[in-house]
Amino acid sequence: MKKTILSVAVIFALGFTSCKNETKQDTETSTTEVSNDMAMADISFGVRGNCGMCKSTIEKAANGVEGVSNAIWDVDKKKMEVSFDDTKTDAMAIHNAIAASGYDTEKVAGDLEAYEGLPGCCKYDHDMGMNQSVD
Ligand SMILES: [Cu+2]
Repeated sequence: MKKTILSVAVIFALGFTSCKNETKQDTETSTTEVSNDMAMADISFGVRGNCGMCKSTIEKAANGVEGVSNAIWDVDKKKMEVSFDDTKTDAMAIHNAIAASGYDTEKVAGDLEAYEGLPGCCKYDHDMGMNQSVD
């Protein structure tokens, strides 16, 4: 008789604790919804240039902007793709950095002094189409 009462008590106790655990878990999941994402932005825009040396100059300029995590210039499309943390920088800062290195972007004309300092093969045509779609 005593044994039955004891086991019933144990079952109750177990049931009780497991219920308690469930409620605890519920509150935990609902309170850990704190977003840890960085505000990453991806943009693309046209940039004029000729060759692989242009590519490294343009990409170096873009990567030199604080907050830029990835910058790739496509020589065939004359197109830039940049990922950046938009709490640290913005699109215009990236356009300006590329322009300062001597290259024209869609929004900012390249610095002419820097352009004059580019290697001969890199002196791109200022009328060149940019942000092209190439099949
Ligand atoms: Cu070049």
